[in-house]
Amino acid sequence: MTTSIDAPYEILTPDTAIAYVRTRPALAGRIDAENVRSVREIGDGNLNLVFVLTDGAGCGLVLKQALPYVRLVGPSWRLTPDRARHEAEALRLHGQLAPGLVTELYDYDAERYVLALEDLSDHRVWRTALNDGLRHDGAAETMGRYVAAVAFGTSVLGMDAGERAATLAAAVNPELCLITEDLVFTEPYVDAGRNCVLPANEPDAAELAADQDMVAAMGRAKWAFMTRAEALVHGDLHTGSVMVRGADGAVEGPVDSAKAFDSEFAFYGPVAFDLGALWANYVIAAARATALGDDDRAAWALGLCTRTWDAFESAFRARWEDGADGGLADPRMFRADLREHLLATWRGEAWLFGAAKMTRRIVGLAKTSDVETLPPPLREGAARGVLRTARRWVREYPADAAPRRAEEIAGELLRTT
Ligand code: SR1
Ligand code: MG
Repeated sequence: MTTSIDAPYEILTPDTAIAYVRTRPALAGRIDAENVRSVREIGDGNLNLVFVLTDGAGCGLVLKQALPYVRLVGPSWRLTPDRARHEAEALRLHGQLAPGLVTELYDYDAERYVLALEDLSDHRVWRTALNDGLRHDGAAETMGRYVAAVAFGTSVLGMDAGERAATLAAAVNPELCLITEDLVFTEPYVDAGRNCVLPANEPDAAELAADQDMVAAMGRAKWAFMTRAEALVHGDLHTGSVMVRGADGAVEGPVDSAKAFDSEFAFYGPVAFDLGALWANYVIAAARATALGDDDRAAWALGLCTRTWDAFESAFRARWEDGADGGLADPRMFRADLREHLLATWRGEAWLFGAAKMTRRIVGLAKTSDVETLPPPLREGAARGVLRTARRWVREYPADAAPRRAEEIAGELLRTT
């Protein structure tokens, strides 16, 4: 499949990946390119090729190459491979601000749009671990701390104005943002021919699209997404964008590592967009658990919303107060009342963006395996519960923005639909 791709740059294949590594000085010592034992293409996302190479000593290396189109759909949907640069630049900056909380970048090849990354074969994609019924405690908190580090460190709070302007200019990412604008905010309500649900969920999708409060709220959310350049957010921080590893090699339990990856959607946007993405995917994980009759697990999954928020809030406060990373860029003007205003705004907006992100995964293109791998009779109820949660979140969020309340609403609706 990979040999026949029509692209204006050379596409890697399992056969050419080893020779490629030899041409990259930055990769010397990362892997023994003279003794590579295996090369596997493991990309399971919607956009890119991903190869993992392992040498005779067990050292691994990941090569991720952007295709000039959307892999999920095929060559008819062209997409800039420059998204790989956005991913590389976000990984570099996020890695400086949140050491160990994102995948380490070894090399970026701007001519062939290839990132060389640390091998995380001893981790699992969080979503697949969740689907297997595993609990990785501490991952939600780690992601909260990651979002806080980025919120503070890439915004005008932590960067001087000139540096922030240059970072923002380089991070303008219109093609990838357009995907989010269309797929997340518009298409669940204005079908562009890419939506699809089970026949039994068609009335639910129709009710959603006819819900004028929901459509109005999504308009406000889209406006915020398109205009509010607060920080260099990840931009696609769902549970499939997080790798987790149990401590001491355990298959579940407390994690000793959780890392965000796949930041090609990174851009200067609202901080709460990343928080809402996490919350939405916790609800989707809970919907799966409820459908499978495991209410205890569903409650645990929903509880991740508060865990992420609390970790985010305390890490953000700590950065503000402790002067981490140089402290506030402008302490004369950025005072405690601004901090409280921002936290209150983001806590509320996480509901709004969470609602947007969970809805698109049920109705639109690019669904999630949590729900899609359920047998249809169970999928129907899970999908309905998620859509109802989204609509209720949008109705309730200005009145009471506590994450615990968001969890309660979701728990009740998932159980009763
Ligand atoms: C056409 S790309 C579809 C989705 O894949 C990515 O993971 C993003 O979530 C995007 O919306
Ligand atoms: Mg992705």
